[in-house]
Amino acid sequence: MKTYKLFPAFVFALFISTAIFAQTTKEAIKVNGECGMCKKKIEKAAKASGATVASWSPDTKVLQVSYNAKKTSSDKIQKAIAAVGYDTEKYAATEEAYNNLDECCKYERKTSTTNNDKCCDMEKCSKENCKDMNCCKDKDKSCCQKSGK
Ligand SMILES: [Cu+2]
Repeated sequence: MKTYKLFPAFVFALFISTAIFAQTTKEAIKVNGECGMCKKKIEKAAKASGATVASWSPDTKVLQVSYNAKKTSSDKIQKAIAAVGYDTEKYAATEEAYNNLDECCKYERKTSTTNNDKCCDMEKCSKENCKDMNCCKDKDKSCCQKSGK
């Protein structure tokens, strides 16, 4: 009997939570950077690409963002951040964008564009380390090549 009484309340709660989730997506994204100037640039890029809330910590290197998933996406935000020179967990900044950063902002790059070379120099390179499946085509290795070639 109690279940019947609670059912409308349950449906209502579900409806409300779905509505809230549809509006705002919260996410924590790893973004490389160094100082307060980086913070400003990272947050500005995130907001310009649709984040309603963007807060990056130089200590944790984590960017807390909120955004409307209908208007933007984690990918879009990360691409915008990479475009101003900061590597995110999914997108790496171009060499050019990185070089344009102020000296104080030049963080130590973990994911560099030389990843592919490193991967091919390894004793046994794994597909996970290869960004570009063709990276080993000029080398005597087949592990990273697309199957069939
Ligand atoms: Cu900086």
